[in-house]
Amino acid sequence: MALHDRVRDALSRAAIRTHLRAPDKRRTTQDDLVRWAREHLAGRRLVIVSNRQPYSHVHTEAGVRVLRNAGGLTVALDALARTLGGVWVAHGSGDADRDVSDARGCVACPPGRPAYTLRRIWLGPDDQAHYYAGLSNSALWPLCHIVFVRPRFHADDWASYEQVNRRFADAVLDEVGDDPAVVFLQDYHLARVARYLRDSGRDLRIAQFWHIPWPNAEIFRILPWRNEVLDGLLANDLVGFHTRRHAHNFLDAVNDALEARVDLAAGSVDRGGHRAWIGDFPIGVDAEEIGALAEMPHTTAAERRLRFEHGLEGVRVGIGVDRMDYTKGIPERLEALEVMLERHPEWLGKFAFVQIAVPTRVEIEEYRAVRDRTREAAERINRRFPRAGGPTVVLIERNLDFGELVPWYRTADVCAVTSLHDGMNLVAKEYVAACTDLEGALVLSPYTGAAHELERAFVASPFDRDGMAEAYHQALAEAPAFRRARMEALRESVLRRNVYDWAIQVLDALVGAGLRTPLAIAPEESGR
Ligand code: ADQ
Repeated sequence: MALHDRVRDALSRAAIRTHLRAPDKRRTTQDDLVRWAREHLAGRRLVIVSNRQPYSHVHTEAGVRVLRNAGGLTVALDALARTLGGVWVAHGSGDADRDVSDARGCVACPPGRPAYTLRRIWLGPDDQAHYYAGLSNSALWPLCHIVFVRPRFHADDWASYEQVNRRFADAVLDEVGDDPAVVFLQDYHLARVARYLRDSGRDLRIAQFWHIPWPNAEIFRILPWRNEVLDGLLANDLVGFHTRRHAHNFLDAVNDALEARVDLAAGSVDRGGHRAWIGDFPIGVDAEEIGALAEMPHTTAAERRLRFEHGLEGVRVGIGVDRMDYTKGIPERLEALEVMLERHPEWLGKFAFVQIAVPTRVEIEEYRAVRDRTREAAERINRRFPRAGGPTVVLIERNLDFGELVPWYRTADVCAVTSLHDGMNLVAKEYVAACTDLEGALVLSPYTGAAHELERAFVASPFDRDGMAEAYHQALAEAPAFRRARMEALRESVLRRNVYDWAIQVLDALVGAGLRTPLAIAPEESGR
């Protein structure tokens, strides 16, 4: 890029940053993201890559149905892809996906209003066992979450992981051809993809967001393929984490394992003639939209129905919403509730807790174990502390539509987010976004990324049952005026940093990385 173009680009990005920070500014919206993308990504195709796809096709009795994956992340990236008409490469996991995709695995998305291409990668049972359940979820996931589940390392899993990563990269290269493109990789399933893309020599700007924590260097060191994972990630122009600590842990791990020039203060790594920038970009939710949904008449009607069906009228309600994952501290949360009911009998019969847990990764033993512990804890509490209107702990083990989830958020007087370790935790932010009436309280683990931002929550450790029991009691017993003031402060934080800010900031840092990186880094500075 010519110097005057680089300067003009830098000035306009600086203007956007100032605009985003202005205290009286309205909230960043989807339109702002769209405008940003039009201005700064012009001429480059956008390619999003994730293990999970934004839409699945499934067979039902009524024919093929499309399911939209409603996580906060896919909603934002879907908006970006819809606007720019790029390509999204992901694993086709729906049982009707092949029937509706062409020979290359492509289908126009969103279904019915085509704007971009979803290119599906097909994974067989062996890939699922080794790449997904094995290396991704039995090695990297427990390694990165320090929750005392021992990671399992198998050479077969690693071989499959590399092979599947190469297939993701090949699909990207096939899609972009010789066009310049921006590639936005998601998460720990795809740590090698950037390396294959970089080595292709194509004109690509590549960013990767690591949605889970990054462990400290001593823990990371036990990974037999640590150099390969780091090498893959450093082939990106930008690697993003939710918190500064995780970004620092990553830089430490590079320092520990590789010969590279690491600048901790600037957040850069020079290696093999390439510079990667490392930063922290806390993700948010579409707080305005969740708030609007929370105030819809059908949400209020659904809330009334739920109270009636579960015998919750006149009862204070707690809620937990998670994938049934051992990192989320679900049994720990219920055990702390049990202690609260022992210590504060004034809540007996006047308090119920609803745990909504989606079954996940059930092929892995530790996931079945956490499900069993959760069920046992719920049954024990219900035996020990019966309630006239219904069970004291209501356990709902299924995936809810977001529209079904919001009435639960509205019903809850307190939401418990008790992860043993978590990258961010979007449930904490969704709950706060839904509390437009300020009637709610958040009990939050300090080991979540969200705890760095949501300081007015009742912060309590899931490793300290007594402390967490007290936090529940305080959250329920706090005087209404204080409770509302707390929730107002929490809401301000969630509204201020929403998912559109996040997307703009990550992509803006990616585009800006080119400006901050010397055109060629002297190879002798960079050893590889
Ligand atoms: P997750 O570990 O999946 O995400 P989280 O951030 O809490 O954790 O997001 C869970 C999402 O799933 C939320 O949007 C929630 O509404 C939804 N969900 C959970 N249970 C549900 C249910 N029973 N029915 C329907 N929806 C349900 C990973 C990292 C996190 C990081 C995110 C995003 O582990 O640390 O915050 O990515 O970067």
